[in-house]
Amino acid sequence: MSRVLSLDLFDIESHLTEEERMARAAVARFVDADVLPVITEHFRAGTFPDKLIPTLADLGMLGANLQGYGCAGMSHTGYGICLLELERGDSGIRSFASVQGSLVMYPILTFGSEAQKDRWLPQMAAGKAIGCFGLTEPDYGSDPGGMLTRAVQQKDGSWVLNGSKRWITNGTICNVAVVWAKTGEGADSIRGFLVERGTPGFEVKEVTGKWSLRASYTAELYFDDVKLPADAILPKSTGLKSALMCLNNARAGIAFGALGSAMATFECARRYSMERKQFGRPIGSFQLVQEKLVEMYTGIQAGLLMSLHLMRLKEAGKATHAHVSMCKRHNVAVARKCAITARELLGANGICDDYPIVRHLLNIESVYTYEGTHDIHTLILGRELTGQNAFGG
Ligand code: TGC
Ligand code: FAD
Repeated sequence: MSRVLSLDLFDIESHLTEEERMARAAVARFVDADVLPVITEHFRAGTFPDKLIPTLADLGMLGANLQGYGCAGMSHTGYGICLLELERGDSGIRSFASVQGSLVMYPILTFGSEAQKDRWLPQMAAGKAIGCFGLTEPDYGSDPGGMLTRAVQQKDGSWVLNGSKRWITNGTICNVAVVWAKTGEGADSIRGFLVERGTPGFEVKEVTGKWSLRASYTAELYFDDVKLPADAILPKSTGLKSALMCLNNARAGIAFGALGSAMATFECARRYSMERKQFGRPIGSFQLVQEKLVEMYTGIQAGLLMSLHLMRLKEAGKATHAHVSMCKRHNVAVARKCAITARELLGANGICDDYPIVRHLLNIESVYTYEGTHDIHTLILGRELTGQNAFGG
């Protein structure tokens, strides 16, 4: 069975349970057999490989760490290590799974009614219904508490929704959107709503011109006097905090996932440096090249150890959102550094999509920005360390 990293100095593999190892190996085989052969073509075309959705479902990757309703019930560690494998393929494939599981199924499971859970979760786990998560707006990204989208309750208990969301992963292909809207004044009035595709007044438009995460659909959502039944609200959602809880779950997975991108660029650069000769020697024999490989590898190993610890804390119910922010911030920065260093090490070949480097380099820019930018996570940690809020306001 292949290992987490071909050079696994800290024997990370031994920290996984047999079940986690088997799940990871199955996802790794899927990535090698089904993702890598088609991903460059999809990246060039700007399309998501939706033919892969049934296999992602069979592998248990849709709502992987959720319990019941047809979900795989994996440990958080198992979920994370499988996301790492998906992102070794492409960040777009990992994003698809993160959004479906952590940002759509998780809030339905956590804040939804029994009827909402029965209606959506089994079909979402089976990949037969696709969801998206609408928090960000054109004018409110890092500061979602300022959102303009409004849901106004009518005398008969139904709702009327107005507003728009932007940068919404899976929006183009969604059957249902989890939409966060103010129901009164202030961030405490924010509630989640399930808005079904086809509801009059709900329009979706693909964001075009993206040069990052091209194998992923990203949309704008528009709500123009959308009439929603009384039971469209997620009844247990209470304020911005509920939306942020979904982000915690997703960010922990993304932190693990980003290391898959880092491994892909590291492994490619390491192989290349042993094969490519200049001045009569493999470039990997030069000290400057070795230093670059050592920096990449150390960052990846440190990130893996932090991710493993984070997920075990999560399993013990002890993880805080500061832990999650530190891990997302660290690992995505490592992946971004690995992509740029690998690009340097491949010389001119590093800019060409015959190799996976430039695709990962472009993708990681989105990962660096979404789910809280690098700097927002710096401020979250800064607040934790000093007790001082540097967000402004
Ligand atoms: P703030 O006053 O700090 O917090 C409001 C209440 O929420 C609590 N809280 C959290 N709870 C759970 N998890 C977290 N991560 C939490 N962060 C804060 C907080 O304790 C407070 O509770 P209470 O009881 O005191 O009311 O709120 P703020 O408005 O000052 O904002 C804070 C900030 C900046 C940290 C937050 O808004 C933030 O994280 N901004 C970044 C926005 C973001 O990450 N957006 C992501 C959109 S989704 C996405 O990008 C999907 S990409 C998908 C893919 O393809 O993978
Ligand atoms: P802004 O908030 O405008 O930030 C611009 C810059 O200012 C950043 O560098 C930021 O760090 C900095 N900045 C902001 N505030 C401060 C501060 N107080 N102090 C210091 N610096 C600050 N959102 C969803 O809701 N659902 C999705 O499915 C989703 N998918 C996405 C997919 C992609 C491909 C991308 C690129 C984004 C996606 N997003 C999604 C949106 C994403 O969460 C936002 O882009 C992100 O939260 C940042 O918001 P913004 O782009 O508006 O940047």
